[in-house]
Amino acid sequence: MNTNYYIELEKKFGANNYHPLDVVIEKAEGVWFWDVEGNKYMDALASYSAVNQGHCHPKLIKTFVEQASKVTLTSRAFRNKQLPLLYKKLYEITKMEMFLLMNSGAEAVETAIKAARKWGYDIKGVKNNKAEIIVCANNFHGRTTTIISFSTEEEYRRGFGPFTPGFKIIEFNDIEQLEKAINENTVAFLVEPIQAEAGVYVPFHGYLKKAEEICKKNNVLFMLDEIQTGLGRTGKLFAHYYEDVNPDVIIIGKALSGGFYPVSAVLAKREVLEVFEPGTHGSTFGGNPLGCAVAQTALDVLIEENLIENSYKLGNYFKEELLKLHSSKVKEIRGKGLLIGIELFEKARPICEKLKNLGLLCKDTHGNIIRFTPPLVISKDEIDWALEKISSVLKD
Ligand code: IF1
Repeated sequence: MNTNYYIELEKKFGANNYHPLDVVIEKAEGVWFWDVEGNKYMDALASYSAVNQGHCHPKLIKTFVEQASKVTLTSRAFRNKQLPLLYKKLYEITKMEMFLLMNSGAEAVETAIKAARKWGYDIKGVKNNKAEIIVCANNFHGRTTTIISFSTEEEYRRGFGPFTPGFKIIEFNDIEQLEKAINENTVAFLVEPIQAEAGVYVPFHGYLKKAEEICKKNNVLFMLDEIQTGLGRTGKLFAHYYEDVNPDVIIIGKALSGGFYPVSAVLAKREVLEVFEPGTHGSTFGGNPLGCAVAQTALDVLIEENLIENSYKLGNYFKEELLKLHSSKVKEIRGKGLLIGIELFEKARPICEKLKNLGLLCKDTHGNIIRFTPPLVISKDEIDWALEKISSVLKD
């Protein structure tokens, strides 16, 4: 069957909640896709940074198949072997003290919100139901009703009210506003170290450090959403490693499973996650042996194959080469490592369509920004191949 057959099926039966490029992918390996007609494309999105290890990584396939043949799900009513092994690895790699495994990124963000509120009531002494969490305008933390309650993107909110109270919105990258927003009911500041979906906005160097100092001074939890920026994407294990900070909570997901299985986690200081007692929180699949086995291998691959260093080196190379284009179409090139945003003076979608016809699949965001976030296994030759395509559509 050809591409249109699958597109028509999708149009007939599927909820219309995305506007995908008209390419129907059948196979993937490394940074490459093949569509149902055998055409080859480079994946410059990596499923929003969930496939940092590259598509169908052989080590992840091996772990996935082996574990799937043993046990995939036990529920948390009983214990399983892979969850504590993942805890051990997460501790060894991140030095955080306690972990709670969930599935989607949004579920991990919701878990962090619940933990912060309960910490506020049980530990900080905030009056019941008065907890406030400070977030930033143009944030993206997921699509659940509570999370979109504090989104500033009308498109993500329209028609989904009423909304969850208890959130205060300040400008990103503004320390004074953070200081002013804190009161005796503030339990946490939740922020992305780089606002990726907003358009890859990197805060001034020292923003995270100052934010952390203000949080500590006011006994407010400093919570970082590293679901997209984490696990090597920005050229460091975590984007916040570019500054000297020690957050109370780090939220991860996406590449924690290398795109094989939804695995997300809240990494925290003991004081925060100790607020959960048996029965106060949970999830059918959270902490399942299949996801936990895959997550261990996904972390091993990141480190053993030096993907974090590769992201740093090739991200900088890519940005330098793009800047050399001096294209009048380009307003700004932003990002760290292989999390790169190319802001244009024109709509980005038509450029993405042209790139698709040249075999390069990119995603636009917020109208005029092209996001370039390929799997971190990308080689210099593959970067050069992508640069050739991008310069051909951006050159004057
Ligand atoms: C979509 C982009 C959107 C995230 C951060 C939490 C989550 C995400 C920083 C929630 C998820 C995905 C969701 C997907 C497209 C993509 C995305 F930012 F990556 F580009 F939407 F904004 N925190 N981001 O980036 O994780 O529940 O999805 O596992 O919703 O269209 P999730």
